[in-house]
Amino acid sequence: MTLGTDQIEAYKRDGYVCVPNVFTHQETDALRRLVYRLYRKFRPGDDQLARLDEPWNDPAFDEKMIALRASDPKTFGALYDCAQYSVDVLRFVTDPRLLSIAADCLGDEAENLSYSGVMYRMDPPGDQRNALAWHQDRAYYPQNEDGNHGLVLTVALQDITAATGALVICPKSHREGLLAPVTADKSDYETTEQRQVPEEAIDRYSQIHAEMKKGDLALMNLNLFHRSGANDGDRIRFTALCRFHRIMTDDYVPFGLLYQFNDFLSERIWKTRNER
Ligand SMILES: O=C(O)CCC(=O)C(=O)O
Repeated sequence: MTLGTDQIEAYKRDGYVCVPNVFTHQETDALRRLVYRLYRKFRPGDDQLARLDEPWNDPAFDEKMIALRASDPKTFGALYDCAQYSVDVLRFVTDPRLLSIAADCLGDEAENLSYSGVMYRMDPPGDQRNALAWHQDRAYYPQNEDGNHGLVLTVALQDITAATGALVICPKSHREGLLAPVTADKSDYETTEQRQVPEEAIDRYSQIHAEMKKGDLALMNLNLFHRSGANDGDRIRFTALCRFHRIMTDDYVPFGLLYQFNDFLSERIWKTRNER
């Protein structure tokens, strides 16, 4: 799958482009099903939805996940972390169609790209703990000195409207280059670190909501100003994200985070071992 010249021009001009219908519902549902399988791993006794054909798509499953997050955030966090490292997610965000589209936007070949920041986001209604304030992804991902040499993509795993948390974007703001971020401390493992774009810079741009249908893809220049939308709906917003960086440019530096593990699960395993 390749982009038309008008889509590539839109990406260059506005710093982002939305590409409809990249994935079929069957493909996006495979990631939704992963969450249901993990839920059953952590709540094996709860088989109330097992009779349904597609429990992962049912509003009742969202209710269960929302209840889990509220009543047992550590188990929700463990489920969330397991999803992040699933091969299903990695395969999904490095699908040849995505690579080809990302390469078109970056003016390079797919085999010249590296990936980072693979994420499977689950944003429950009214929950802002992992919402990102105005930022540029380049402030988090320094692989290329020039933010124009990388991009972040997000795939909608259900329809996303302004009311259910569509990303808010400042078109053309990528032309500013990387601005010095205003940082806010990460208060704990379950919240997201903020590296914010200064407010006066945001005021120079208009803002739009990048609404998407299930299976649509949005790509953003790493310098583009954007933030999480507020999910005021009643279902979880599921999205799959990844970053791509150009390897063959002179400004590329391989970069990875220090290893991170879910200490709740690891302590639980050690405790069970010691009790034996
Ligand atoms: O999906 C979201 O709410 C924010 C994602 C985002 O802005 C990012 O990961 O850079």
